[in-house]
Amino acid sequence: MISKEEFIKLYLDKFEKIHGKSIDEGTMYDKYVALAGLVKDLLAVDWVKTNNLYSERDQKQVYYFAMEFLPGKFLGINLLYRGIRETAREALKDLGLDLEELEELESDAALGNGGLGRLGACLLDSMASMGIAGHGCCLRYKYGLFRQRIVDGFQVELPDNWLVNGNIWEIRKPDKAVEVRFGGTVRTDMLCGRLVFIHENYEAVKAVPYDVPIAGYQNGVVNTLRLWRAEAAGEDFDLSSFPRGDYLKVLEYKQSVEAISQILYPDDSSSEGKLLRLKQQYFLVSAGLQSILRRYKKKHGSLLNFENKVAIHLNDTHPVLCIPELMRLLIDVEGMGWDEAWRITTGVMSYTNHTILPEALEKWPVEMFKTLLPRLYLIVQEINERLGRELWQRFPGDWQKVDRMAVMNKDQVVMAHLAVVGSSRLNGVSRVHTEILQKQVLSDFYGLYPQKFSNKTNGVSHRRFLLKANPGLSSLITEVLGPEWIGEPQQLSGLAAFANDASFLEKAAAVKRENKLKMGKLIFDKYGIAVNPDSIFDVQVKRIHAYKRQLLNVLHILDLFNRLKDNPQLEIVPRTFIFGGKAAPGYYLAKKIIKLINTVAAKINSDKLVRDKLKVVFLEDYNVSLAERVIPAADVSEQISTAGKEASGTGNMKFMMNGAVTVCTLDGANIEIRDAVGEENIICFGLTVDEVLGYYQQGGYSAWEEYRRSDRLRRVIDQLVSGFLPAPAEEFREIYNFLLVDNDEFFHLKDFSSYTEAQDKVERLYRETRKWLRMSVSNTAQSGRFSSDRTVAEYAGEIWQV
Ligand code: 26Q
Repeated sequence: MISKEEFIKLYLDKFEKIHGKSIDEGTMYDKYVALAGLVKDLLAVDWVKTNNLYSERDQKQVYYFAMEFLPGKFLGINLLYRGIRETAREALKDLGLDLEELEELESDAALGNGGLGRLGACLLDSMASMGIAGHGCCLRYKYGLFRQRIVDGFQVELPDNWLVNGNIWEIRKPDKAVEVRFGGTVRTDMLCGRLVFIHENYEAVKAVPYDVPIAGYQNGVVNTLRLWRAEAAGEDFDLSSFPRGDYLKVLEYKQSVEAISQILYPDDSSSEGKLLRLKQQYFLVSAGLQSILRRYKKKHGSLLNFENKVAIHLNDTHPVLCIPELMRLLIDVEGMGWDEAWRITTGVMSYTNHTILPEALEKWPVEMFKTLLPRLYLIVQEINERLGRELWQRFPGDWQKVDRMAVMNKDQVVMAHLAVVGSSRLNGVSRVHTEILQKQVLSDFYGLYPQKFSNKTNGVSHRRFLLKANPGLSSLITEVLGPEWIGEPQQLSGLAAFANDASFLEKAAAVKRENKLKMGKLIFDKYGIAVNPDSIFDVQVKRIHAYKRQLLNVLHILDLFNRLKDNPQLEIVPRTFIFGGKAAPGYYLAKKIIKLINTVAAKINSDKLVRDKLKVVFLEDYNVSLAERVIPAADVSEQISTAGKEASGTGNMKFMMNGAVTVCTLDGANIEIRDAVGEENIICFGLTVDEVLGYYQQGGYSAWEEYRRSDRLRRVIDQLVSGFLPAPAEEFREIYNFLLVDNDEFFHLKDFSSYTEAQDKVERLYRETRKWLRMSVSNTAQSGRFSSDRTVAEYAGEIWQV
């Protein structure tokens, strides 16, 4: 353990070495850089040890391939996990510095859109903390997810130039660079009586890895997140292919190559079939696999036993090219035959599906695929033909089924099918989501390979989202349970015994209030809106999407406003509605929803009659760091997606962990949260998955009917277009049409009345302070099973075999 005095010495020393000046001359950012640099030095020692240990023990390695990771900030977590955050805090205090202020200066690593990327980060956290050799493999996007500004109520996107001031946490490894080849042609030849494939006239791109340490919680383990950058091959870059002196062409070429790792696609729900995206995917997959094979052969001399020492996990279909690419490497480079290569490939691969939204299921145009990846095209063709033969045998004559299940038809490569066929295991991310995969989306494949399917309900890092994000509640928990829950989150269940302990409840309430005060201060400082810390903090933060139904929340707010205006004596518990989230830049309706929320906020916050009772706040630029602040301050967690649409949700878990009460539909992991906490500790409403499915299959939903039936509903719908809101007359016409005229496929109007009833129940329960606190504590108590430690344990035992 490092003492405070030692820490001060190390820190000042580091500062001078890095900056070449004394600390009094440094900016705050200089001070952040020195602190982070010091922490990285300390981690580096463990990093080397960890890798040596893995090598000595010949431990099985898990590689988690994902186009997205959303780790957020590292400094606070790394200090905490290294066990020196309190020492650092004290040491810095002696130097007149505030630790949290320095931590705040780091840019979020926002290499992801939302839930999928954050899940990857939580799994890495848990793998390291559990001593599993699990590493992330992703791109080093020069620009992460855009930063959001709200201008005149509208979302405006700004580039996320997160690397401008350098990234302390990464280490560039130029000696580990590999080459990735695009385009060109493939010819066959016979070599020693063997058919070989020769790829020619391709364009070569250099892939350079940048490694980021992923620390385990106080266990000395440091795993790796490897981020790949595309570069035009440097000195060995072949200028001879350009006409002499055509300098501009050279630069243009360099730019086109670097475009591959330039930008994260800012969409979390629709796949557009863009060439650059396919390039990104292949670049990630080829670079990652080459480096895995190289490491393995360096240690073992050959690929013998590879399938028992390596597991490759595919986060959604985005990295599914891993399957044909590993086949290519094993056959063309390692000289294996098809059957052996296939046995190894399918043996190491596993796949997780994260969405059933049809528009997000990736399909690539065959022509594009063939042109960009001519050798992989041939391999996919072969996989498809072999699958076709297997299907004909199993289902003779059922050509429709065989057709439906194709990995590649005449137009498209169907990535989800490729994933299922080429993996040993696949899983959904909540119980109901896995059932939907089995019964609907992948039912044909479930019939063929039932043994491949399983459920792995998502989890979240309780260390980031409870221990670090909510120090008040964490200390309180540790006070009564001891610190074991940090390593064994299931022990949080011990809190159940305190759900009736008045003094504990009082303390928990004080912590919540403290967190709300802090959040209130942030809201006031940033937006000039004064919120009442004794109001109910009702929070919906997540990507903006029609299926997540931020609109349902808005309809309820308008209805509540109307009721208050009609009856100024109406006694309600004051509420602060907090929203946050980004819309994909090309998603017109989602952007309108943001404008609507801000317009409703303007209307309500300036209304003299209600403004002491209702407030509406839209938090700009919602990201991991903001999540860490707002979630601990929430009383109510809004998880109100149309049943059957949200694969799991993970925000729901973060909120319950922090003692928020969930208002939810029976969708995704909400169902399991209800089962864990019991009906009495959650507020559910709305159509079920089966009811939604029933409407889709049999029809019978009429938005107009709902509209006619309810005066309250009709009034709020009309208010969207009646000039009631402070915006141009037709501003929300499309939303009105979407909800009503187009018979909205997400059933907002259908669920409106049960939602308002659920909200009335919130109000009633919140008034019974004691009961509410009991609910809150019960939620934290049952949140252990939603730790990503549990999720990782299941993957490790049942899928990766580590
Ligand atoms: C695909 C092709 C082209 C461009 C973008 C995309 C793309 C990118 C990201 C498609 C989907 C995503 C992200 C999906 C996602 O975040 N899914 C969420 O995954 C969480 C973790 O499992 C679940 O909890 C959420 O329910 C699910 O919506």
